[in-house]
Amino acid sequence: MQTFAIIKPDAVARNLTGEILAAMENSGLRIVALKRLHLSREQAAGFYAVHRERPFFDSLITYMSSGPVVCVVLAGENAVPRWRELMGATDPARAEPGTLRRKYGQSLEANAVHGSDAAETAAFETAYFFSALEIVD
Ligand code: FUP
Repeated sequence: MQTFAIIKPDAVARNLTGEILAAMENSGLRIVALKRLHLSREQAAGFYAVHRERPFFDSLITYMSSGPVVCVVLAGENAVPRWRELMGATDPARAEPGTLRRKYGQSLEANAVHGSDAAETAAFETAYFFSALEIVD
């Protein structure tokens, strides 16, 4: 199984990319694709299109396009739930101790990392950023 992850602008800006990549690998997940990029507002809006009617959408898009991100495809058994568990709850204040959002998240919006919530979402999100040639499993 594969899942899709983003190291978000707040974490990249604080030089946490290496620590978060290490946490992925230490958990036994494999990094099968990796890319750093600075999203435009349009690209961020396309990625979060499911949230476009939500009140926090505009702020989320501004934040996600505020600086570079690192996009990662992770592979391993049950990769989707395993990466969600490692991330912790959306709101860092509610995330379990030891999770990445608890350790590194600054707010509900600037919560350090993204992870797909289901295999179908992972397929859409991976294809949004990576071509088949860029994924080496
Ligand atoms: P998650 O799947 O944990 O990333 O959470 P959601 O899909 O519910 O939310 C997507 C992103 O929107 C979160 F990472 C943070 C942001 N968000 C807000 O900024 N405000 C909210 O009230 C809810 C989510």
